[in-house]
Amino acid sequence: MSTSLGLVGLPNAGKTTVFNAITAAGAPALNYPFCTIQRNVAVVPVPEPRLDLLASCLAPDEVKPATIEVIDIAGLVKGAHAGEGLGNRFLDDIRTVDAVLHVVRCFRQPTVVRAGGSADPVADLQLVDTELMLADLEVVQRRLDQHTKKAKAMGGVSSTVVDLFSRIASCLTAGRRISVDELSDEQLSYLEQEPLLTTKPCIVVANCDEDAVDVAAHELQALVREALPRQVIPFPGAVEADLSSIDEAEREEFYHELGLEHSRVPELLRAGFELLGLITFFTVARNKLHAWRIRRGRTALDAAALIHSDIAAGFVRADVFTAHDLVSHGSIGALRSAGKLRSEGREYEVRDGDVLYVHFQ
Ligand SMILES: Nc1nc2c(ncn2[C@@H]2O[C@H](COP(=O)(O)OP(=O)(O)OP(=O)(O)O)[C@@H](O)[C@H]2O)c(=O)[nH]1
Ligand SMILES: [Mg+2]
Repeated sequence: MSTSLGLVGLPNAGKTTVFNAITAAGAPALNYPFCTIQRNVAVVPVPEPRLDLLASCLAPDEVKPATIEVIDIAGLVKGAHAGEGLGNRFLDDIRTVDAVLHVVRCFRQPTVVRAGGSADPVADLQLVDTELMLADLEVVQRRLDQHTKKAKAMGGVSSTVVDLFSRIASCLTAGRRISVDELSDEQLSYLEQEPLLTTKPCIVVANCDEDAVDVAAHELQALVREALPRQVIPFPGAVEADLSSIDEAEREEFYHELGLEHSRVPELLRAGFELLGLITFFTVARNKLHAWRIRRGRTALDAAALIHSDIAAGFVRADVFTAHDLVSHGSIGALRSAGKLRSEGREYEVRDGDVLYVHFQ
């Protein structure tokens, strides 16, 4: 299942700083380009306020949050698609992630070297984007050749795949990413199996100064919307990284002192989680409360398979209620009396916020 987010961007854009803010891993984030060469990897819990609410109703012995993987990748420079700055290796690291958080430098600090970038965040964004598109164009042309030859050998029937790669090649040649709206369901599921760099879901992280969170949000959002339609999340990386090592109870006070309302880390992780097309469901069994991640559109049987293969193999039915209903009724007994507990079969489509108890034999 898709679960990894990759931090991508120019050298010194603040990728490792954002990684440290999210993970509190304390990876080296220093003022020189290519400080990161080997990627940094961490698994982090996804912030989920409903889990705390459920825990207060159910008083479980154990609470386990859902997790996602965050990967900090080395910086890309101009010419990366042709191998510049170890580009090929770093592009391969991007190929392994499921979705991209594109970190763009919006902080001022003049002492931080601008490695290949300008003082213009949109130009920086486009530079990296162009490298990803050029790298994809090479792959797409190669695949197009292979599939065209195959189609010819099979009597000249143009396949869906040939059509897919021709469309992508013409988009990339025109300097734009293909949009999902331009592709058939069959082509989309092919791309899901073999994604390209530019077909991975992507959001922009505007790494900004703490006194410019709103400015960065508005300015970059407006500019990006014109250049490439993409969600922009303003994120004061340096401050968030510094505060990540401070005890949670004391952290709030520091945020207030800095004029920030709260940490932006949960918002960034939630956005990443949604970018991956994931939703959350919960299970309560043997007094353990567990949050799980699953792809939108999956069934109760898929959910059972995540919990344990034996549970899926012996699936009988699932008792289902929503976290929201449990919190408003206060207990499972009250929920049952109110008729809010349903019995569902294996084909039931799991919804975000469902609580499942799977009966199996
Ligand atoms: N003032 C300020 N400095 C930052 C911010 N983010 C990063 N820096 C500084 O910029 C320098 C580079 O940060 P890194 O996080 O190492 O950047 P990177 O994108 O991981 O760089 P490479 O690994 O070289 O590709 C460090 O000196 C950071 O302290 C920020 O939000 N504000
Ligand atoms: Mg780094």
